[in-house]
Amino acid sequence: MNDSIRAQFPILHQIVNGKPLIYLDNAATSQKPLAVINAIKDYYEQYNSNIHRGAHHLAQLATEKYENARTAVAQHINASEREINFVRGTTEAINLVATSYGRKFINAGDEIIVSEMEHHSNIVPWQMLCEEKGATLRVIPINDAGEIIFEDYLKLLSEKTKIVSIAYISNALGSIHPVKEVISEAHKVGAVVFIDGAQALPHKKVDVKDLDCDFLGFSGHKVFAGTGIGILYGKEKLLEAMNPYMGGGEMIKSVSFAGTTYNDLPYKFEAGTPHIEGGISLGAAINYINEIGLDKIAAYEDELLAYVTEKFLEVDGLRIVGTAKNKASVISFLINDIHPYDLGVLLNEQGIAIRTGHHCCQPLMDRLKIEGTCRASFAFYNTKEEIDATVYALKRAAKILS
Ligand code: C6P
Repeated sequence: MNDSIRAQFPILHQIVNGKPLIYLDNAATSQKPLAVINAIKDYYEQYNSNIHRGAHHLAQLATEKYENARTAVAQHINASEREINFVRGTTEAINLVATSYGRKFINAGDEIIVSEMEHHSNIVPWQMLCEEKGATLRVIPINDAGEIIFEDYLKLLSEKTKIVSIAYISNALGSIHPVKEVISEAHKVGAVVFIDGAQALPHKKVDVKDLDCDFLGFSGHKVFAGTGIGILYGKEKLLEAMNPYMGGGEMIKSVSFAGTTYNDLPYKFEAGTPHIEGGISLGAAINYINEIGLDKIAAYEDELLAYVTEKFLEVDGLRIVGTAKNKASVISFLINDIHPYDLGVLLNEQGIAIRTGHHCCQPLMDRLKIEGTCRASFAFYNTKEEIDATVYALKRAAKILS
């Protein structure tokens, strides 16, 4: 990747604590290219309006752009527009399915399976559903490398299993799970599968038909779009069978005190005025990454991951947490017994942004018997020079803190 790509991300070109910013917190949120920033700016400068309800020019334009974004997302993941629901993000996508699908189809004695390394967003909504329904949450264990133990997953599956929900890529360790196999095994016992795509969509091509997942959720802000917007994909027949998540405007066909009829997909799950500029920004982001090419992005990030893995191990006492064979460009690490937060503070003094802590994966940290890690996560605008500067800063910080 070259300077012309970095030039499209204005935020990267700034000085933090006297040093050029090195942004390695992409798993938390990605930076935005001009194409996305301008799409949001254009909306407010040129055609700010509510959608789907105005007969006037601005409303028509805003509706067209918003629906074009839905089409871009649908094409991107190989779904139909009816299966693309705009939500606030991955968290809302999971809560929507846990509530709308779960309330209708989960009963006492049923089982829901997640893995030991899920983000809290992919644990807590299922716990809440289990509590409400008298169902049981079962957990796929992981090995020390941070991979799910597939044989143990197979043992958990039974006719009681109704939902399996798993991340495609772990946010804390970067492990890429064998989701296609997870899905096909779950289908053999009649369970539906939710794929948490929060960390996958920024890095790889995701084809819902090829995966045959029943639901997929992801967040716009991790995929170079604005915050507060995300996608729930669901197979049409499942979405049709579910009740709406929220009631309000837009999700109805007709309302009377005798009763209400619900709107068609995808509007049935989109009550109220949506995050219009967010949706438009997501369309712009999807178009942007497709212009670069996800294959090219994935190949470059693999190169960065190999480089950072090799270089970080040059730091005395550095231990990589999460050594799965199949990994994305996320690297968690510890140095001797230095507290991750202290390392994060010293790196920040050098203009380097990493994330420290449990990464919203406390059960994973319990399993690994650690409090947390330092996490450096990469995007296609990061460079090997930034990795070199980070290694230098880590060596310096380790010396100060040892
Ligand atoms: N992970 C991280 O720094 P929301 O907040 O809804 O956009 O995404 C939640 C979420 C769900 N699943 C996975 C795998 C995730 O990585 C995240 C968000 C961020 O790792 C913030 S905690």
